[in-house]
Amino acid sequence: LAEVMSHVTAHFGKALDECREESGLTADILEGFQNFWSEDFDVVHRELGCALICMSNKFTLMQEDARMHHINMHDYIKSFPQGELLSTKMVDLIHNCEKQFDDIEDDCTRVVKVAACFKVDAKKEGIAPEVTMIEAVLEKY
Ligand code: BOM
Repeated sequence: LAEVMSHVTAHFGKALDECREESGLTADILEGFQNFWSEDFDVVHRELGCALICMSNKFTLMQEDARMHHINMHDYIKSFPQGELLSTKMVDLIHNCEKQFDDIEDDCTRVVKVAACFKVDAKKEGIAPEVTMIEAVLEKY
C-alpha cells in the first residue's frame, strides 16, 4: 500500500508548482512534494496548508469548506494501480484527522494540522511511502 501511496503522492505533487505563488510555499520550505514524507520534513507551515488546498482544488478533492470531498477522493485514489486497496483506508484516516481539528477556523492552518496527523497515522499503519519510492515513479506522471 505504500507503493500505491507513492503513485498518489507523485501525481498529486505535480500540482505543487501551479500552487507555489498563491500559497507562498517556497522551495526553501519544501523543495519537492515527495519530501512531504521525509522523516526530516516537519509538517508545520501554514503555507503548506494553503498549497494543499490549492492542489486539491486542481483535482476537485475538497469541498467549498476546505474539507475532503469523500467521493472524489475515493475515485481519485482508485484511479491509480491497485488504488482500490488504499482508497477506503486513506479516506478514513484523513476524515479521522479532520474530526480532531474541526475547531480551527483558519483553513490553511487547519489543513496543515490534518496533513501532519495523516502523515503520523499513515506511518503507524505502514502505508507511508519512502521518498525514494516516490522519486522512482515521478516520471510516470
Ligand atoms: O481537511 C483537509 C483534507 C485534506 C488533507 C490532505 C491530506 C493530504 C496530506 C498530504 C499528503 C499527500 C499524499 C497524497 C495525496 C493525497 C491527496
